[in-house]
Amino acid sequence: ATRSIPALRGVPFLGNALQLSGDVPTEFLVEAADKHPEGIYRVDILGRQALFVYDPDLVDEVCDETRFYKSVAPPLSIVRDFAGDGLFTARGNEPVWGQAHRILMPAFGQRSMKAYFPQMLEVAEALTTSWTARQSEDLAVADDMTRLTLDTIALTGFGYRFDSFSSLQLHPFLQAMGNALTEAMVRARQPLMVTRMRARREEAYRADIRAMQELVDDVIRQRRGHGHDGGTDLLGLMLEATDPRTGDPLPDENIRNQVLTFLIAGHETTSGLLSFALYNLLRNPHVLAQAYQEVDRFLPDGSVPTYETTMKLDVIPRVLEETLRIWSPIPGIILKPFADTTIGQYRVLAGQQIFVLLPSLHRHAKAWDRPDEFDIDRWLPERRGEHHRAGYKPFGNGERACIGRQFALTEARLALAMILQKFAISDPHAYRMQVKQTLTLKPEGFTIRVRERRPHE
Ligand code: MNH
Repeated sequence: ATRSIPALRGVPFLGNALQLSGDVPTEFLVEAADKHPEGIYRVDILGRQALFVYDPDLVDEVCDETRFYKSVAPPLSIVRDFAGDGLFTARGNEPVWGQAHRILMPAFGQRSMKAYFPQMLEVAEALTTSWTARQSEDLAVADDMTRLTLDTIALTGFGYRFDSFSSLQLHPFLQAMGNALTEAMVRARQPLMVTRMRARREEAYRADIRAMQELVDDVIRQRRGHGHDGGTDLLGLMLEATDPRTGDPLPDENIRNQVLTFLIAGHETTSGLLSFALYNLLRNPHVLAQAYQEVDRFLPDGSVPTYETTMKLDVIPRVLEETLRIWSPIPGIILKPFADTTIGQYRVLAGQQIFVLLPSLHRHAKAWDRPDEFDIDRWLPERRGEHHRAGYKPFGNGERACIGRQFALTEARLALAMILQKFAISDPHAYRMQVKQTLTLKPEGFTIRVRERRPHE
């Protein structure tokens, strides 16, 4: 027997659109999840239906790639206005997804991380140098983490320098990107008719997209101007390598879309992760103490981190994993069934949109013991098997999962280790979490102070 899927109470015609029109729709969705122990509910946005799923057993079914595929639905279908057929927003049935995936996979293996390490280190040093000079100031955490992660992906991936730490203003690329992502979120929740009527916004949106594309063209031009297309970084591979299966190179238009995709996907989430990680460390002094102990052991007396020491860290990686559980920078992934099917006792129809609500999944009592507790010991090797196998999806699922996972984790380990090696961090304003949502989540208005550590402190 099948059961009917609980529906969120809304209003006629608009459905739940008004409830979802706030600045942080994820907060509304998570509160609704708390009131629906079934682990699934249905939402109506202007006649369009979406299912939200967070019970780990149901999520386990939805992650079955023989029955479900990644859907490029709003807001992702709107992000296609600028990311086009880049990896993140490509549809599964576009052959260029497979081509690009096969060409780029080698650039994201552990070997490549070792090759990128010197550039990752260079950018992390720019951050600590900047903080050393600003020891009595309130440091805007998300802004500086954004400087770090944007500079890192651009330098390692494309040999391009933003030099963000030498400027007080964030790079104009970030302003354009923030606007465009926010607009994509707004458009995802408004009728096409309204989008079409807002000519001014359309103009601003197109201008932001042009600004981003101009930067991308500059990145590609600089490389080609050097007289050789090659190199083993992302751009070198895209310009030179051919698909091992078809022998085809990537079309120019696709390369442009990939560069923009990597500039966005390659920094926005890692910046959120690092910001939330610093927040968690300050909220959990015993964990912070463990992390200090670890860096003092592996990085004594101002020694410079190597790739090998970074890989030996244990506390810091667990801080990152637990942070991705409690504060996942991506609120969800969207899937659709190929054909009518059931999940648990619920009937879902071919093409029906299913949103896996990560914050609620990651704190689900069926998947986690004391789910609201920040406990890095759940990631000890002997305890990793304890949680539900579908209870943790911060990097998405299956073949459409994050290609940059190792990249993000290597970069984040290194940055946290260097921050803790050099500075005593504090939170004199006793920050209270306020989440800001563009496409991803970040702590808004979070500032910290740092002071250079003295020996044995
Ligand atoms: Mn990333 C896909 C999370 C860092 C490049 N990433 C995804 C997905 C999630 C995700 C979730 C799946 C989205 C979906 O199903 O629609 N990514 C993260 C998180 C971090 C992250 C939480 C950091 C922490 N991602 C990075 C970095 C890069 C990157 C760093 C690049 C250097 N991510 C991608 C790309 C995809 C992706 C590209 C799309 C992969 C594909 O579909 O082929």
